[in-house]
Amino acid sequence: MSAETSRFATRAIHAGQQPDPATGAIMTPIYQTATYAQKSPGKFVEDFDYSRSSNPTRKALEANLASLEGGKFGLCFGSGCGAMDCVLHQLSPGDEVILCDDVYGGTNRLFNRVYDRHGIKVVLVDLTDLAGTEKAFTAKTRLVWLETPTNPMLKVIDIAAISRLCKARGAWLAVDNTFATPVLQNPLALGADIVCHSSTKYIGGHSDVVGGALITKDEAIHEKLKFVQNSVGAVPGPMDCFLLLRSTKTIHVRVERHCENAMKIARHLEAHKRFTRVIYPGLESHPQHAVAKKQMCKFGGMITAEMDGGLEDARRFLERLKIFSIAESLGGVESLIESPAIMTHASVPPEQRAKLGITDGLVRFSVGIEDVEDLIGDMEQALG
Ligand code: P1T
Repeated sequence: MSAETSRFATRAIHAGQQPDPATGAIMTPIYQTATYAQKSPGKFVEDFDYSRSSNPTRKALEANLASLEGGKFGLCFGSGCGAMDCVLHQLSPGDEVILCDDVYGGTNRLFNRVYDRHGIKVVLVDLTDLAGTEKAFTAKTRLVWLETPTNPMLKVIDIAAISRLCKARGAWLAVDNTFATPVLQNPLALGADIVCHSSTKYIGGHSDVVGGALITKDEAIHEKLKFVQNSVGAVPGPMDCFLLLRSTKTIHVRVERHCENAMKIARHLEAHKRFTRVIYPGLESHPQHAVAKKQMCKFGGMITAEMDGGLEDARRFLERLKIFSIAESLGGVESLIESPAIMTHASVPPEQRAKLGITDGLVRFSVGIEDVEDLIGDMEQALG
């Protein structure tokens, strides 16, 4: 049995990596090189001619992530936004994209304020409404882009149902699987054409690398994406690829604990009088809890909650926390908290924020893997 055909934890540790052929080194070396000596012009080892095009450390990470998502091909980028940009580069002026209405602020900005200037029409749709989604397709729709759970409102979108709509109309479905992680949800198995990650988050897991990835099963799509990856050159350096390879070896145990801690905190917040609304896909009160149970094996480490006061109340709560740090980003072993309205989603137009319920009193928790009693104690002292 090869690493590629084994179970998740074995693949996390071994897929894409063999002891280094030159030395037997167990860990994939950091091939810190820009170029490679050729025996004769145009005759190089494997596909290694220049590190923008290919690098052994990056190649190992690309194969590892492809395996974790149940794909055949992986491509890595210098950031999650760099990965998204590679997909958007596949479009031409006049094409239309259906974009999930609740996405990371930077995703919204890339689609609506960069690509709109290049003649791409972006239509924002609530993808939890399947009938409304079906109506949003036109003959020009080439791509549907979604996150699930979404950032920051944690809506859960039925990937298989959206995939059926896309297949019937010849549009690609790209799923940003950053919040769910490959441990909890595999969009390719549910019919997605492309999976995207901000590997800055759970894949990296330690808040020390910015990175992105695209994974697919389809060779023709992969070739198109790889062409743009090489042409644009938003690739990660070998040191970052090494750090990410080190991280994927523990992703299954980290994510397990993130889920366990988040479930306990979500239940605690739900019973707390200072929080008027708690959104967590694992709670029975979540509007798409049934879809979450169907397509995820657990419910992740992200919680969004509304405080009873406004911005000033939320600000005081955040400032008083001692273990949670106030910071953008998520998915690291340490707990973070933020205010989407003035931090991660400040670039989303206020009308759209209001429509989605991104109010001033909303706070987003990235629950880490500390002792959960300490995290709950920290929140209690801050609320006290
Ligand atoms: O930051 P970068 O690696 O470029 O990834 C962008 C990105 C893509 N997709 C999702 C779902 C994301 O959450 C992000 C980045 N998000 C944050 C920085 C944040 O705090 O929400």
